[in-house]
Amino acid sequence: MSILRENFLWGGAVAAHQLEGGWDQGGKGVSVADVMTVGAHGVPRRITDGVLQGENYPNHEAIDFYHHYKEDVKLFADLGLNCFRTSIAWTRIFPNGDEAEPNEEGLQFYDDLFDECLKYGIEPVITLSHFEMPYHLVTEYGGWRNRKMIDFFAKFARVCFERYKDKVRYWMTFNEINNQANYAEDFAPFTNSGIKYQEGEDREKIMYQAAHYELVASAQAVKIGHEINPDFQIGCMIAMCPIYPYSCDPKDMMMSVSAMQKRYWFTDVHVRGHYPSFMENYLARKGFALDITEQDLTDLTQGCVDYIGFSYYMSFAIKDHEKGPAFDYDESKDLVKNPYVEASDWGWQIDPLGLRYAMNWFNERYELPLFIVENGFGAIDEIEPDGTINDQYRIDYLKAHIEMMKEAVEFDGIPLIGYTPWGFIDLVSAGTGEMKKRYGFIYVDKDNEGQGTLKRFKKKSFDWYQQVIKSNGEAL
Ligand code: P53
Repeated sequence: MSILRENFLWGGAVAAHQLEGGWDQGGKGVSVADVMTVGAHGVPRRITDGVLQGENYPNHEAIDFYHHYKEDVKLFADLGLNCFRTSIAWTRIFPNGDEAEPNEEGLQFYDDLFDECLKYGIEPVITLSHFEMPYHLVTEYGGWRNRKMIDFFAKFARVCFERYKDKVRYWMTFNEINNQANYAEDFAPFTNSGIKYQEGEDREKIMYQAAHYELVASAQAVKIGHEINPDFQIGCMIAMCPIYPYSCDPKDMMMSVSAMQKRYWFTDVHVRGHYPSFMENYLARKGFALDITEQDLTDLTQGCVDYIGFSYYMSFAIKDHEKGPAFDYDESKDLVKNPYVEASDWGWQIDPLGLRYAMNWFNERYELPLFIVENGFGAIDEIEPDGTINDQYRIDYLKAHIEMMKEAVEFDGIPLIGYTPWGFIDLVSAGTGEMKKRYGFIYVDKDNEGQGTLKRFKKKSFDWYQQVIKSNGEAL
């Protein structure tokens, strides 16, 4: 008997812009992902002014799932998935984001994709906004600095909910909405919120304003979704990297508490429908007079999420840096290396027990069902002379995390809906734009320069994960 529930959702997770390609096909508009070049570990992706000649934009073709989805879904079925997490590219539905009518060809693409999944008993799990908002909304409106985004997003959500109400039950609004807690770098503000900062702007204030509009838009979407289909389960999506105190020095502990507040208050608003006291005081202390209306506050109370979707890859650690009594957190500067754990080639600290810790943190605070919608190990895969890929390191990473997830269920009684490892078919890295940072059980022949046959084949981890699913998590 498995410790996991019988209808546990075993899946795999991807995002439209990281695998579909077909960036200018089927009436699709340009998204923020389409103007980001390829980078590397320590080399940020550049954000260009529109699509320029001669640049390498890895998301334009990605792994061309747009044209390969039938053979790919067949492979997903072979793997044994009972759910498939992807996103709906906003720019396929509203190419510019501000049109009156949606693009029928884009809507039809997702009808076809979802039908193809359902044919094999694979349930689609859908993120509405995963780092791929229309670029036009950036150039014309300044992205989520602008309150008008709320209406554009709510309309997009309504169109998707109405169209797919009989095909999709599990939804999420904004992918990793809290990444922008790191507002000092350009990546998260742009991918989360379509924000390009000008010299001298108060980045932090702008981030809080954008996040507020997103939280209101999310709440409106939840309300609309429940009206369209009361069976919908609509969640938030949080990038969970728990921030440990570096030592048992009480000051380190308090710094950790404060850092967790600044990175995860987004969840408080999503789940409870109001701002927590520490955020109200912080915004007031900083003198950030945000545009928050009475109607917004009402909206927030009416669109609380049904579950918490989250990604888990790594944990962080923090020292107090003599920042008391406020202990204000700056994600770009304050984190320190944790000497107790190892890191991936991209510096992501590997910490399976941190997953159990994170699940307990969520459970104690919110008592809502959890859904691990991303977890995985980005690594360089080598093809053996016989053509196989022996990705034991990936199996080791996932096995250790699944064990901890099961302990959280067994010992801590945590209600868990499912588990969808990230990038189970190789795709373009969000952070670096690379192909060589691979997460997949399915290899895709394509390199960082965009060369390759796009042929798909199974790695060793494919057979392993197939057994995991078949045994409902027992055969690890
Ligand atoms: P890549 C940072 C920290 C944690 C998760 O990331 C993150 C990021 C952004 O890089 O993103 C999520 O591809 C995200 C996916 C992304 C995946 O993690 O940078 O939801 O889109 O691909 C892995 O290795």
